[in-house]
Amino acid sequence: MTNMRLLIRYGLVAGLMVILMGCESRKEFNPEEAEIIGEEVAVLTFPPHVPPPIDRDHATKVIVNLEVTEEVMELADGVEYMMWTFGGSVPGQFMRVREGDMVEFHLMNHPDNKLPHNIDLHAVNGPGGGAESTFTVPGQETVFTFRALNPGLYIYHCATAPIGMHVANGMYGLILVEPWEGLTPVDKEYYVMQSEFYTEGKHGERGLQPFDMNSAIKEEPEYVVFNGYVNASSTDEAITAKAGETVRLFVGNAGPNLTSSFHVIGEIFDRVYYEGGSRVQENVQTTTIPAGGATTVEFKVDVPGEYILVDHAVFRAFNKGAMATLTVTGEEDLNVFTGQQLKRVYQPEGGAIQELPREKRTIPSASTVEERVEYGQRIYAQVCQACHMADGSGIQGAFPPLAESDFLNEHTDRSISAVVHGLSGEITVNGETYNGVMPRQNLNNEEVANVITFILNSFGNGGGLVTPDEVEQIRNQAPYTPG
Ligand code: HEC
Ligand SMILES: [Cu+2]
Repeated sequence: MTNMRLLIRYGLVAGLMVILMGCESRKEFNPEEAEIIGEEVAVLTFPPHVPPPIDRDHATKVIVNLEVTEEVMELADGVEYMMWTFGGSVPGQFMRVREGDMVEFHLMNHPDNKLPHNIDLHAVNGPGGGAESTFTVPGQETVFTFRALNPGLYIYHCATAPIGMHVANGMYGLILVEPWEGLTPVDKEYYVMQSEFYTEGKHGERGLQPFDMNSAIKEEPEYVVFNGYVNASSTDEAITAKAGETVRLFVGNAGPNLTSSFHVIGEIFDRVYYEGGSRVQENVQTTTIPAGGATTVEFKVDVPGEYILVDHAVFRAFNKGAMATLTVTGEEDLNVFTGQQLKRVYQPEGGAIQELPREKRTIPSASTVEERVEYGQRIYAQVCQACHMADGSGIQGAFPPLAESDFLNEHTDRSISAVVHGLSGEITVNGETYNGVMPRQNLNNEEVANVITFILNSFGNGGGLVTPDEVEQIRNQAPYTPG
């Protein structure tokens, strides 16, 4: 035999032995009997961040210190809520241990708090997931220990009566139990958690919003959010990646009521560890996450852009806040995605573009600012809110804000034109550029006058009155084009 052949043969044998030994060590690994060597204090992270992978070669005692706080936090711009937290954030801090580890869990209830709390970790084998062992009044600390026996991604939550209320107020988070052999390395890992908020005020109503038990029982949340905030995407908590990287999202759904149809707009999950377990499903568009459940998704991002995480029960996303942004930077790859290649007028056979038939609406005629605001508000809710949001805040990077909009306040005609003719091209609103397409709105002069008057007198704008005659004039002029 030549040297080469020898090499190949021994190479193969060695490879096989490694594979066999790998299988065997997996089979023989018994998390209940793993020897505990040494101890360490767990690194806990705030969302959307995840502690680093575990690279020890042994099981250890992991000390988790988690403090419960009760503090007012922002739920949306101008909307505040008394959050009960695990570790000072909603969702609570992320914990990462490994199969076989012995977890010594310390729950501290801050002396300034008003209520007792506890914790039920779905990663625990034992009564209440630790709830009974951790019932803690303000100014107390409790401790219990559990062995992490089952690898997977698990929810934890408060289980103090009334449980629903403690969960609805923000008491949940995720704990990852890595399999003994570790997870496959990826480029980016993030922590995302969906949950609902039940407030006394309607969606977008400003000020401190108390919890509303009735709407919670009816399962009618005003807010459905990721990571405790409407349209979560603030820059210091950004979820980012570079084109070509593989992203792993640890996604939890705290509920307390709704099942999530988790989807990332513009991506396909290459792998889904559905229900947070050990099995993998491939090539998934949308995955279900039950209330009190979790899932791990992995996907390679190919081209740059903004990818919006949503609950694909889309009214929750576009009207209740269940959106977060994954920003991907890097090189375009035309082999994967070209962007728009053509845009031109489409004339179906037989002539002009048809208007969609519209049912006859009786429009009450208005004259005063107050009347126009009242009627305009309804049109806003029916037509504009879907893109510009109920509170006029828009969606960063996609739909410009109408709230305190300098574009709107400086020159009302441009905005009337946007509604009657549509608007496209790069515009700057409050210092941010937008380059989208607002379709022409099929509204008559009276309706346009009302809706613009409503906007001018809402969302912190400068006031004003628009009449149907002014709208008629702008309708007869050329559309406003930016630049
Ligand atoms: C389908 C989504 C969509 C709907 C519905 C929509 N808009 Fe827009 N709107 C946009 C986009 C996108 C832009 C930015 C266009 C650009 O980048 O050139 C915009 C821009 C504007 C602007 C100018 C920029 C600013 O922020 O001040 C105004 C005013 C406006 N829209 C008002 C309205 C009103 C009033 C309605 C309802 C009658 C409405 N829009 C409905 C998507 C929409
Ligand atoms: Cu609690």
